[in-house]
Amino acid sequence: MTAAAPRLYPHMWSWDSGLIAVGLARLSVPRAITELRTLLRAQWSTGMIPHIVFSAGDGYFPGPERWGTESAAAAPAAVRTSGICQPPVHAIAVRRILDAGRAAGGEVRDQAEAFVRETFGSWLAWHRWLATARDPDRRGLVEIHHGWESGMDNSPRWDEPYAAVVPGADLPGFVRTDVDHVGDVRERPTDAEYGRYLWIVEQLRRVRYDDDAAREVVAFRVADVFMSAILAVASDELAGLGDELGRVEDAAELRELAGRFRAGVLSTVSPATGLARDLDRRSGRWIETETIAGFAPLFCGAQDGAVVARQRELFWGERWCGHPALAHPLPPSVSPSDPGMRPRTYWRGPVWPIVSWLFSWAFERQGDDDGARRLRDASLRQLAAGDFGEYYEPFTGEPLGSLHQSWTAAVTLDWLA
Ligand code: 9WN
Repeated sequence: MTAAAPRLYPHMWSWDSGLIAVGLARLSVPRAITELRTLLRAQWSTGMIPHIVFSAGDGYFPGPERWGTESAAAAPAAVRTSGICQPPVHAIAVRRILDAGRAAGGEVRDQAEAFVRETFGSWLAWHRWLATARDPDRRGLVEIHHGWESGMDNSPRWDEPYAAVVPGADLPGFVRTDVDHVGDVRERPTDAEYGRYLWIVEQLRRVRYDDDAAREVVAFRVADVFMSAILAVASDELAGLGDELGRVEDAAELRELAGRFRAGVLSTVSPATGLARDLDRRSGRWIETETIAGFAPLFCGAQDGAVVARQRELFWGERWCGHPALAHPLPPSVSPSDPGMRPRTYWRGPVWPIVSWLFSWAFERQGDDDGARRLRDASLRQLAAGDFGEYYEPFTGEPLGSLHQSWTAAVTLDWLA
């Protein structure tokens, strides 16, 4: 496995691993295959791919003892994992591995083709789990049970649902380690936020991470529009692989799934702002924040030309990439025009290179080569010092959070290829 970062994150993270495999495929197809096979060894029998696969390394909190997933019937026996998931970017990497293997030819091609043949069923099971356990009423929106599942942990998107999460008096005590590995604690979530994060872990642990029970007890239930958009495009990628393997019915099922989630994403768009919204399933309220997730329809190529055209204009306009004060014309996690934007704090304002990469990948896939090139060129300028920051201050270009972040390096490799 590749650790997500040398000190802050000494384990494997699910969506990091997918993007790391994209970068590794440019260097060594066998290494990219090993990365994803390692991740799949941690897959739960339900199909869920857990958000952390623990290494023997130490120093991250909450570690395996706090998660206590050995009590879960579906958890794997041989590997220790967390009990929640992250966005399903993996099929993007599987496609890249196959393409890179074929370009290399010979034994590497054979290895890549065998990898796709042997693991297709596992990726399919992962997508099916998301489409059932996390979208039981088939609205085309993935429900998450923790901000960590979105990968955008403390985004203002989650402030309202988190306000309703009140840690119980019996929440076991904790000592954070994440704040030891960044230049300034303000770059990380607050202690109050961590209390809520750990309370949800406690709620899930008490029902042994059972999917049905979790939906009943968990204090945070939100339909995540950006995760839904990722599931839509990743299902298209997987459907294409299914075609090549002659798995006609599976490919049709995946296309149906992609269509359902694309429509789900579209159903959230605010007519007032033109941005997509998350839905708080507990309160029934739309979440109106001006974050990068609002561009989910643009990212997944939603089937509504007017919505997408309006989003493209917004994306490159003054409230986003075209904001005159930005160091680089790249999308920050929150609009620079939003008064609540915090340029140094994690998912509340900084630019995340992996997010820029996801949009450049999507634009290229949609035939928007110019959009893809603009994001690539600006990102490479942002990354030129070689710090591989976890995130960047949008107005100064300073690297923040953990340096030498693996997925930042991986997307750089892909852009340079
Ligand atoms: C919790 C590893 C992960 C990323 C997430 C990012 C951060 C973890 C943390 O680091 O989250 O999962 O401890 O803050 O928010 O997107 O996968 O790089």
